[in-house]
Amino acid sequence: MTATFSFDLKATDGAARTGVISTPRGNIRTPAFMPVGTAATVKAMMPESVAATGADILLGNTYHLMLRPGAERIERLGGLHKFMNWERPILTDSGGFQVMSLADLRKLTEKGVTFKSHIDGSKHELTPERSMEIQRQLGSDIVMCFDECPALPSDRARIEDSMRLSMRWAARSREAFGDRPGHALFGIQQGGLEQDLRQESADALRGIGFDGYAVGGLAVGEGQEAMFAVLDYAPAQLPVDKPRYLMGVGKPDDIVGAVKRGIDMMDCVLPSRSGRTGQAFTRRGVVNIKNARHADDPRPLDEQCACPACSKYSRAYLHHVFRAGEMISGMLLTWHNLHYFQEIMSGMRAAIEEGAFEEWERGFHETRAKGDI
Ligand code: PRF
Ligand code: ZN
Repeated sequence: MTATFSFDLKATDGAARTGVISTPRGNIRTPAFMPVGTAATVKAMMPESVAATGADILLGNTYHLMLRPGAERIERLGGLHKFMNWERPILTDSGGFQVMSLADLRKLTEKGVTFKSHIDGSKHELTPERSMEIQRQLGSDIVMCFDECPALPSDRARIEDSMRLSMRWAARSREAFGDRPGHALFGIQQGGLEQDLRQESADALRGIGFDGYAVGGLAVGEGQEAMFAVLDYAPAQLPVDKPRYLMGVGKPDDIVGAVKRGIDMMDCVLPSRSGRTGQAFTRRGVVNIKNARHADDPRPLDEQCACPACSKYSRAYLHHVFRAGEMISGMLLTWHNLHYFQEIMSGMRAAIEEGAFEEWERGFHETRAKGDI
């Protein structure tokens, strides 16, 4: 355990990197996948089970927690880690992105954004300063800058104005965050699909100086090809010696393609959300457990998976409990999906360390191409 936040790069293979982020709450092995714990829980999972899947860090949300149960309440109760019984690192998103996708009656100004809660219609304001305060009250280990993320496609003028606003908010976030040893503040690059705007954004963030850098504004409707085209240059625009975090990504092949291009951290609701809707991600591709073909199948979801869903239950059972609407369905499939995503990450970490990322990637795609058994 160290009292400070640091990032040590252990090995690179092409643009892919592996390393360790050290925090006072423990180490984060990179490339890292962060399960999403929006409402102070990774839905359908006990925290110790999330840890057992191999997760070193969770993502929490400013927007949801400020509305319910409230940041002041969580602070009074000893902070988010204690509140949700997760002692390892937590990264919190800053709220702006969620306001834009979830809240009602949003109004954006230079100062910040006002909106109505999607839960009870109450009126709230988020600014860079208030977002930094809430993330401090939560006790977040990795705090994200307050930014704005336009949906794609948007015209260049809108992307440019929005990116520049986000950079002014990044400077205000840095100022409001102050100096908090052991806690990190990450900047967020914006700029849509425009290389020069991404460069301008990266330069602005580097000028301010952050403990890590996120690539924001992707996976918002542009498609994988366009996202990869940006990831062909965006990571290299950011400092080589700091973690790079791709926000809100993605499917297994998105994650592999992002790591190949130099991304160190990612988060996505996909493994947990899909687990609750009967979708399992496996080495051989997506399996819809509600499909009638599983009703009599005594075999596991994936015979090579060591998770509880695969080692103790049949496809027939998983199919039955999903169809019956039993809670264990979401629990088992979420566990499996999170386990599989973490297995992808540990496989990539080992391959990068051995200089065998390309070979690993080929195997990943070949196994998927065979399809479900
Ligand atoms: N900004 C923030 N959170 C985010 C994004 C962003 O651009 C994205 C984009 N995929 C997901 N979550 N603050
Ligand atoms: Zn499994």
